[in-house]
Amino acid sequence: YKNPNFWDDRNSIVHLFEWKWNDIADECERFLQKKGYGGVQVSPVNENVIVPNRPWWERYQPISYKLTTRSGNVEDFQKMSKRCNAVGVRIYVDVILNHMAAQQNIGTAGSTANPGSKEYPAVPYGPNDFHPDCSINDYNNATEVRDCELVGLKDLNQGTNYVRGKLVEFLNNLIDLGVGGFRVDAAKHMWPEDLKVIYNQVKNLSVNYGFAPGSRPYIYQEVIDLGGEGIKRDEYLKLGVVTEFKYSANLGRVFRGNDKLTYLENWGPAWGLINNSDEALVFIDNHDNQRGHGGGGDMVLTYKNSKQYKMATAFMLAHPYGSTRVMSSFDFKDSDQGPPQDAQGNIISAGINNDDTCSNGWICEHRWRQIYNMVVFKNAVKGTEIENWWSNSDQQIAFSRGNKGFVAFTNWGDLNQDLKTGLPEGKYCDVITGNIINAKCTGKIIEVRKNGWARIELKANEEDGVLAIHTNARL
Ligand code: AAO
Repeated sequence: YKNPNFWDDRNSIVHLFEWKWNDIADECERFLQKKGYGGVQVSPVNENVIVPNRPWWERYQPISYKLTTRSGNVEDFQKMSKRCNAVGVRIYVDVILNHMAAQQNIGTAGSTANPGSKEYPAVPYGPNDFHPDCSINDYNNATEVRDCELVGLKDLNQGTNYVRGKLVEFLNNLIDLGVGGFRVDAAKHMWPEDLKVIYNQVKNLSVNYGFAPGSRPYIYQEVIDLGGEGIKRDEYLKLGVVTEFKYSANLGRVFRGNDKLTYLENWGPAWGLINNSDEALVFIDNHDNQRGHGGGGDMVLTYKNSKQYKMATAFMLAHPYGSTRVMSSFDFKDSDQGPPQDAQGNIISAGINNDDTCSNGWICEHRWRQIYNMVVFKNAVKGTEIENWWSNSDQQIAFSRGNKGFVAFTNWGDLNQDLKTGLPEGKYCDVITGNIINAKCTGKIIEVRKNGWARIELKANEEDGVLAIHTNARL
């Protein structure tokens, strides 16, 4: 469950939060494959209750496992899955196994339910399939966290064969539709032994979508463990990958300037992160903590602090630790606001500008040059380690990835230094400030001398506080 099943020359999952299936299919073909993205995390695919004003979080209130939502129906989903897999981009579904809807209304596939009496006839689930009423107040009490209701959501009892069977059927249906794995929502709120039984009953990935025979789904579990609570991420590491919230919280604090960049020299387990890098799903922000939900606190960086956000993301993609996830957002003013939508509540697609960025209220961080070029960088430096670490003992650092790539950062003051890049002699295009177009670099050019040293300049007042060169962007 710990292999994302990426194609060889790919890395990173991009979360296309609230995108429609048809648009994701287009995005796989026209953009993601070309920049080397490995997969897409899609918003929940199963029917959810319609909440007035259509907040984004209505999708976390399931009322059946019918695959119709504002993102599209099952045919749209299958077409997307075919088209994305065909160009080497995997699909990972955000699955809600913990609970059913709390609010009462019709669902996105037209089903009805009665959360008050715990009846969801379109599954069907009845009162016996749920834990008794109680609410989660004490995160130090593991039993309460797992057997009571998270923000009032009706808490399924995964201890019964019937509920397990329904959840396995749902997951297997998605595997038949070509998915590469799952983000398990609220995994912390379910017993690890129950999840283990469920995961083991799920079938192998579909060979019809290009997965090698015997491939298991990639499973990354949402477990918020910032320390000091009754439930530990280690309980879930036995089962699959775990979302590392300390990564988001700590890196946000550092790049906000509340800690020194020089301390990042031992970034990894020494900072309390999961020991085995492959078992950590890492990210700068997610769809919750970018708007003050979930865990991570107020140090989390988002697109709203773009300079620091791009630096933190570049660091994440330049550093070998973790399986990386890039967030792709829609612009929001208040934390409930749903995606761009018309008067009927249909999601409005992202428009694509000439410079690759998005319009219509979509931020599309994954299309920012400073971000997608670091996904390209990560593929270029595959198999190398950190070398040539340098810092000014304060807010400036630089390092190479073997002899394939080199990055430098300043979070305070001008950087103007002769540094060892580890790269072969030549002229390189800084992929943060530009691209190579018609054999010419549209950004800064860095000259690496015979011995691998180069003059590195990065001024405090530049648009970006990072510089990156690699051997696949040599002039
Ligand atoms: C909505 C309404 C509610 C209403 C409910 C039912 O907003 O008012 O009661 O419907 O009608 C999303 C939204 C919710 C929304 C829900 C359903 O975020 O607002 O509720 O859909 O529509 C916990 C869970 C974690 C969860 C997170 C939001 O552990 O699993 O809360 N994330 C997932 C999804 C999320 C989704 C759901 C789960 C539900 O990603 O989008 O909810 O499907 C501590 C604990 C964490 C806990 C937080 C909650 O965190 O450790 O486990 O997360 O508290 O606040 C510091 C601490 C940190 C602490 C944090 C917050 O950072 O270090 O440990 O503060 O205090």
